[in-house]
Order: sequence, then structure tokens, then C-alpha cells
Amino acid sequence: MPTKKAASTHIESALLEKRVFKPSKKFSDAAKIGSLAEYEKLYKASIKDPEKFFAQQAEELHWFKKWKKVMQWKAPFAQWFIGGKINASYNCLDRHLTSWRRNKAAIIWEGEFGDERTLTYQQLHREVCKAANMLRSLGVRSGDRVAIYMGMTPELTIAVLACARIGATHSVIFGGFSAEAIRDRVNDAEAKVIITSDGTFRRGGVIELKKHVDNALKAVSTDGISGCPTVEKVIVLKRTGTEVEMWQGRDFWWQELMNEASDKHDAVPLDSEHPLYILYTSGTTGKPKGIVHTTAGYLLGAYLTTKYIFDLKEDDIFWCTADVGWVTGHSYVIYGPLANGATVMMYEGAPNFPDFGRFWDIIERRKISVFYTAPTAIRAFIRAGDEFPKRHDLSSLRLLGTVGEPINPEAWMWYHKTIGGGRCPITDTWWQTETGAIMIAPIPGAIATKPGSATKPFFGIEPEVVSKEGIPVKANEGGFLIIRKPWPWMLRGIYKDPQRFEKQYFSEFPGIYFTGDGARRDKDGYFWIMGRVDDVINVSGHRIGTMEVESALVAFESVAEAAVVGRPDEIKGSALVAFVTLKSGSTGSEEVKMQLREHVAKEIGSFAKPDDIHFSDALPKTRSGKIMRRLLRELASTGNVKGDTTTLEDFSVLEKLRQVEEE
Ligand code: 7RM
Repeated sequence: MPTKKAASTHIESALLEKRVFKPSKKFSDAAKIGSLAEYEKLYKASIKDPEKFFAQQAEELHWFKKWKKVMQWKAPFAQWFIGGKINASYNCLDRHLTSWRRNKAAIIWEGEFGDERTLTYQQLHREVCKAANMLRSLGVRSGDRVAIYMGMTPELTIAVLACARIGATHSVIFGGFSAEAIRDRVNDAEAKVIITSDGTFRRGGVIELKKHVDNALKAVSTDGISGCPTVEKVIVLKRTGTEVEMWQGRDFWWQELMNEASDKHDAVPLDSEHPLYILYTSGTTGKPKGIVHTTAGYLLGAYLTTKYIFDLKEDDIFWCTADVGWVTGHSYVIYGPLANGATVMMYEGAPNFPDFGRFWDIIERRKISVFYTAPTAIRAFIRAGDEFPKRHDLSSLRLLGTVGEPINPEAWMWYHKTIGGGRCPITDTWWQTETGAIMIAPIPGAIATKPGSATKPFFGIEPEVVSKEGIPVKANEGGFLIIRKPWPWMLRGIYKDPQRFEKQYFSEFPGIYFTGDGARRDKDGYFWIMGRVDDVINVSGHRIGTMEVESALVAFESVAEAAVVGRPDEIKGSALVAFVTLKSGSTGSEEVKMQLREHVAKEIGSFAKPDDIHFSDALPKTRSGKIMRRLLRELASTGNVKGDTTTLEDFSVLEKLRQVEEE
């Protein structure tokens, strides 16, 4: 655990807190929860007896067998709905087949080039049953791990739900990750099967996914592990028609296996605590953490938060633009909306293909009513210009959401006016891979919003802002965001590493979940998230561990030492800045910078490439030898190391700052 740093406020409260946006009477009247009083009444009851509240809510799911005990907490290990038998795939599909909903669109999908498909619940169910049988025929059993590395096509959802159906734990790997990153994740999870596709269309080109998988299977890691020894079979969806190598006996075409598979499959009753998925996320060390979520509690979280925070109506078309490679896609492209029987919009490609009007075009043509995206996307749209949204009729929208990072009030206002036409509430949802589903967000018909605040906690969730000593701070005082009590959709561990789990999340404040975020709560009880206080940086809503990038950099031949910090960036929220010391005999140049960027892309993925690279003869360190990141952060954001100087020459500045640091 890093030392705690004082979280800095970048949102000036005084003025902004006066700007309060109430939902319209029309919105509130039609909402599930239509007033603050109603929210407060329910919230109070949920906090008074969370087990009772969650047990009541869990009755809305389908159970093969009811639980015996609602919760058991032996910090840091929680169990929910102990003794219950449930299946997430059944809850997302079979449950909707007994009513008219069987013919309702479950997924409306659009490829980047405009090809389209709609799957009703009945059709999706059939495909998932076939895929479940396909996995079984390849020897996948309950408890096995299956890695999924695919583009945003319906088959991704089908693969995920097929795993859930047979009790195989899925580990979705974001399509932007490199071969090396795939290999590390597949090996950590000991996956038996990888499901991928020949490619996926993005920004007019093809991302050759199968090729990356082949390279992962061949790659030799620094610790000498060759390829992915646990992988027995690879299933390849034909999507782009890109030429791929198929290994006899190891690689199979998705389409061929699916043609042979029966469309009858009974979902397997699984223990509530059966591991549903592993999702790797960046932490404060070089090694990504395999966050483990289990079945019943997670599903309840995805279901309930979608229902209340997006205030779902039967005829909504819900569009969460996140990739399923991230947790937001797991919870709000798949499990949450499908468990609610909603219609999900799914889009394969980039927001700026063929131009920055793509999202607005989709909203107009598909009549999207609830739209959920990231602040970084919103800022990119602002920069692209109002002419793009202005060309489209966005009047089908009734509710907007954001996730992934703090939204700056200017971006909030633009979203509100230009996209929402001033009529749609905005739900700013705070949560994490670890929390599994939304934790703090306005219930839109009930809670007035303030631009930049995630407002109030969801039912049954009691976040607090505390000092280093763990003592609650006063209103408007900054501190550390913690969650004292377990909740059903919390992570159950870091895969195969209970010690790291405890150390990472439950040691800073013994026995209490520490989020890694700084926050403050204003006098109205609204939460203002101030960003990470550890060595995790949020770049365009992607979590990147500085240590991960540093280890990639030092693995480059001529690099002696590297330190990576964040600096504010207008579009991405934060940008990555690397300070690099080269081995003697090597000199820094633009060419070396390019090589380093490419190297990071190879080790992790393009999205982790440092934006700026500065070469220096030495890195500023404390006497004990710790790199002074705080100082580097300052240098990176104030521009003291500006311009094209490839060498940090003026060490007198550093010297001075170092003295301050040491005092
Ligand atoms: C869902 C997701 C988690 C980190 C989290 C925060 C930041 C997310 C908000 C936010 C301010 C928000 N999972 N974060 N949502 N900060 N307001 N509404 O993003 O694991 O990838 O990232 O993202 O720092 O700790 S994540």
C-alpha cells in the first residue's frame, strides 16, 4: 500500500454547489422512486438492516434453491445468500421466456460498417444454449476458466452467458490488450479455453485479435514461461474474414462448432458464491489483480442498480457505450440490463467512425432512451464540435449517465444541454471493478444533481470519508473514501492471492474496505470524488497502474530506471508522463521515445503508451531511495520540464524541491 497522499480538490465547491438541477415533475412522476423523501425512507431502512433489505430484493431473482443464511462476514471475506442455488444466465434469459418478453429485442447490434442484427430474448437464449453445449463438447466443466478476447459483437455476450450457464468462470480480456498482456492474464487464471475472433472492425481498420492470441500462445515471458501451457482449445469467431492460422486439433471455428451444437441446455444450478468471473485490473504493483466476483451477490447488484439508477421502463432502449472488456460492460451491457429484461444497444466500433457524429446518429436512428458513457468521451465530443450532435434529433433520450472518472462541471453542462436538451437528468455513477456495480449515484427521479458530484449512496451502501486515522471528517473536508460494511456485489478476492487482497483493500484501515479514492462530502451529504490517492492513474477512464508501465519501460534494453506519473489532460482526464534514465552509453532521442512507446504498447497495449517521455540523468529520490513521485507529478503538470528538452538539465530546481520534500 502506498503512503496516503492528501487528496487535492480540483473542483471548487462554493460556486458549483449552488447549481442544483432538479428532475422535472414529468420525470419524477413517472419514476420508480419519485421524491427525495421516498429515497430517504428506503435508504434509511436499507441501512438499518441491510441483510433484511437485500434479502427482500433478492426475492426478485430466480432461485433454484433459496439461501439459508443471508450473509456471513469474516473480514475481509464476505459470503452472501449462503446455501442458495442460482444461475446468472438463467436470470438473464430463461426467466423472460415465459411471457411476451420472449419476442422482445434483447440486443440491437450495429457493426462499425453499419451491418445490423437484432436478437430477441428467445433467439439469444438459443444461441447461449448452443454455445454452452459447444463449451461442454470441448471439455469445459463447471469451475474451469475460459478467457474471452473478442470485439463488441453479440457473440461476446453469448460467450459470457454460455460460461455463466455451465458454471465456467469467464475472464474477459479487453481487445486493446497486447499479446504479452493476454498471456499474463490467461496464465494467472489458468484458462483452459480462449474464445476469440479473427478480428474486429475499429476506426475503419481491423484489429487482428486471433493473431494477438497466437502471439500470446507463443510468447516467452521474462520469468521463462513459454506461452500459455494451460490452454487446450481456441474457439475463433469469423467476423472480419481476416486470414488467420488455425492449428489442427487446437483451434476451431465458432460457426462450425455452433452448427453442430444442440440448442437445448438446462442452466446449471450453482452455489450463490460460485465464481462468476475474474476481471483483471491495474493495481499499485506491476502485476494486474484478478478481481473475483461470485454469482448471486454480483447479479443482485447489477440487477438492482440498473433497475433503480437507470429507472428502467419496459420500452427503454438502453445504451452503455463501454466495452465488455471493462467492468462497466460486464454490469451494464450484459448482466444488469438483461437481468431486467431490457433492450440493449451494442455497437462494435469507434465513436468517431466515420466521424464524431456516430453516437448521435445511432441515438437518432435507434431511438435510444437511456445513454451511459464516460466523461473522456464527452470531452472528446466537445472538442470535435457541436455541429455533430446538432445534425441529429436526440429527442428520444430521457436519461443520461456517466462513469469512470470525475466529470468536470463544464463537460457536465455540455452533456446536459447539447445532448440532453436540458430535459434529461444526468446520473453520475461512482463505482469500481472491485465494487462490481454502482455504489454512489443519484436515483434520477428523486435526487437533485450538482454538476461534478456522484451525489448519494445506493440502497444498503454506507460510504464514509475518513482521515488517515480512520476518523470521519467534517463536511466539506477531504479524506479517504471507505466502505465499512460488506455489500452483496463486492469483490470476493484477488484470484489465488488472499494476502494481496487483504493488504490491498483491508489493511490501510484494518478490516474496512478502502477504495483508493479521495473524496469529500458536502453539507447536503453529497459525495464529491476527488480521484485516486494511490499509484493508479485514470487515463480516459482506463485504470493504469504506474508500476505496470514502469516495469514495461525498464524491461527495454537501454532503460536503467523509470518513473511514471499522471498530469491533468483536457480530454483524457489524466495523461501518462514517464521520466526515464538510460543506461550509460545510451542517449535519449525522439527515436528512442518512439521505441519506448511501441515497447509499452507491446507489453501492455496502445492505451498505456506514455504521452510524454522525459529523459534525465537521474531521478529525484529521497535519502531512503524512494522516487519522489509527488515532485515528478508537480513537474509534469506545471510544465517545469516543458518543450522538447529531451534531457532534464536543470537539477537545481529538483534540488530545491528535494529539500522541501525531505523536510
Ligand atoms: C466503473 C469503473 C474505478 C475508479 C474509481 C475512481 C474512478 C469511476 C467515477 C470515478 C469519479 C465517478 N471501474 N471513477 N467512476 N471517479 N466519479 N463517477 O470505472 O475499476 O475501472 O475504475 O474510477 O477513481 O476508483 S474502474
